[in-house]
Amino acid sequence: MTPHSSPTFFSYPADESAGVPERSAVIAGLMADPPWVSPKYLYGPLGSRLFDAITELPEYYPTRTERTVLEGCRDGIARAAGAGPTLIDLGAGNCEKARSLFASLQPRQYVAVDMSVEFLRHSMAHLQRDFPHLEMLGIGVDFSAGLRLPDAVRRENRLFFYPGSSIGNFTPEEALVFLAGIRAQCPVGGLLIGVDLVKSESILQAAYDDALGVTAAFNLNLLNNLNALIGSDFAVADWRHCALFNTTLSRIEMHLEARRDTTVHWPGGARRFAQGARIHTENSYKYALADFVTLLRQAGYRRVQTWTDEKEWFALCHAFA
Ligand code: AVI
Repeated sequence: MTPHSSPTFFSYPADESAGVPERSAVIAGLMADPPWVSPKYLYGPLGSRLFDAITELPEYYPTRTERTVLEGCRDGIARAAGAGPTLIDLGAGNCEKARSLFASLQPRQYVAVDMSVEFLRHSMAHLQRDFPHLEMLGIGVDFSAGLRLPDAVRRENRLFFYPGSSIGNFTPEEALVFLAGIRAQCPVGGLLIGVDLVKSESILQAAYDDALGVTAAFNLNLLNNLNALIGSDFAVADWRHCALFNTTLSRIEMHLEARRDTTVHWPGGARRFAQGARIHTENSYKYALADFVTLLRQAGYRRVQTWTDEKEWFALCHAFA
């Protein structure tokens, strides 16, 4: 087998086919009532690192709980996935979760997809050095509005991997469309997906408002990303992080709250925010497991196998296409 010296990379610019350029869409969100910004702007060179730091926090249970569940069901997943799958890692980030599956899955090809291309390049360079015989492709794309894969991605036995409960950052309606879209891309194969489950409010609250303030920095850094993107003059010091659990909708909401009356300008516009006004920056839905399995079945998956930790805080689901 010929060793691979580096992964092959594909990069797609933000999709503006709907006719609304990214900058105008962001400004429209800021001008809306209530104002909102897509959570994708939490990420970037610093945001991705802050998110990595969040996953190490004692309060942020999802990552380590998912890791425990994954350790316990690796062999079961390998049996379900079959021989030599094409492992397609959605939102790969530092690629560590997928790396932990290589030994049991023995994938024929590893495809890492992430919006933060430079971060992905860096992560995959390390990975390729450690697994020189595994063919790797890196795809830099925002797949939240749909995924297109280049022809270089093997069609045989695709196993989509969407860990971390990122599905919780979509509304249930958007999640259904997204899951059905993935289903359409794997005529043979399936989806291995992590989902965060409903639990006590105090645990949820602490996970999104940690004592060190890392999640606060992650949320506030979105303002720096907006300044770079639309040329606005948000002053981080004028805003505070706010996280709350909306029990009716079963979701954590993150907001940025104005500490004082402030006016934010950008080329061609401005908006005044009164003290206490909030910009909604993220939702993180928490599911009852049975409801999530129903969602997968509605999205067209035939059979679903599930694993959870002993406290039933987090679940991994293998859904057969
Ligand atoms: C990426 N996503 C699943 C995280 C979550 O828990 O919703 C993002 C996050 N936001 C604040 N902390 C972590």
